[in-house]
Amino acid sequence: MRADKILVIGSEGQLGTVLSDALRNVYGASNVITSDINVPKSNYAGCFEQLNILDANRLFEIFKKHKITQIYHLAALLSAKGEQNPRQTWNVNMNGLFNVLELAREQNLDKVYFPSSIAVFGGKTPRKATPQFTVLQPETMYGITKEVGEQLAQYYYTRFGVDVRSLRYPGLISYQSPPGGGTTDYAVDIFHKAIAGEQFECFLDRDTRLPMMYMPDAVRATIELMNAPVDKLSMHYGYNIRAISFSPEELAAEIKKYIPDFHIYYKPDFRQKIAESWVESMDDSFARNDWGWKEEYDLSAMTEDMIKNLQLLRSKDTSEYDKKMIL
Ligand code: AKB
Repeated sequence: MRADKILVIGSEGQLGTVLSDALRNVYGASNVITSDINVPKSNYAGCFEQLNILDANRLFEIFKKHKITQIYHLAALLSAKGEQNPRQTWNVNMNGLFNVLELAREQNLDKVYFPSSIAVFGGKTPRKATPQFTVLQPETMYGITKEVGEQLAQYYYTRFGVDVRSLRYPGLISYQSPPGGGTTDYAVDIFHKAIAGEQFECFLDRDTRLPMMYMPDAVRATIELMNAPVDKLSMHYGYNIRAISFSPEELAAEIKKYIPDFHIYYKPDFRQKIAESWVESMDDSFARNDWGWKEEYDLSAMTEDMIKNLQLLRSKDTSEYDKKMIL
């Protein structure tokens, strides 16, 4: 058995920031190489390589230099940003994944992680307890790239034996890093406004219920899936995975328990249509049965933890907080 040497691509994003820290805790800092098109914002001691994922030669160079055995490929344009530039979204999301899968095939990597999303679903998908195998027909370019990405992942496994693993993430909520260009971003932005004592203009309607997950659950799910024995896995494309579902109105009511003066108002924009094409909740029995998935955070536990941590961060250093968190 060779030692695990992990490359995280897209380490400066919302998930990448927190997942890279968790991976360093599990595998040791010297065994986790982070990479991103953007250089790290904060003072950062670990090993970082700048990488545009469309540059396959540079990817190969990093692979060789660090003797990489596993890749977590997180770099992608999300749903809302993706609609503003569908061509670039196709290019980055598809060709980036293709470069990673080709490297994995040619260099015999042990494992690849590819994040899928609830964006693979579309208006014809059953909205509640959405089954694993169902009509997809996504309605955004981001969703299309995730659906095709899932097919590619499964293809590289069955055709070439590349062990690709994937989760269909719901909206992810975290205090450590801001999201960047998704339809579920409101569920993070709302906390920043609430703790700053400001009112929040919500770009989704009050009763738009979507699946969501708190970051510690998302990170644990990812690492658990990657460490599950391969013979337990029913599939090598996106597992449905469930934690919480709520609407903006329900989230605001929860926040008001801690910040009673908090005020939300609704001004839906183009992201409303995207949200309406997604689902409310998923049936994730494959994830539960295959590798024992179980969420820890419900709406109230997540809200309490978010507010506690954001207040702590803000009280430590307001200018550093603003630099990192305000989009
Ligand atoms: C988005 O809103 O685009 C993402 C996602 C659900 O994949 N957070």
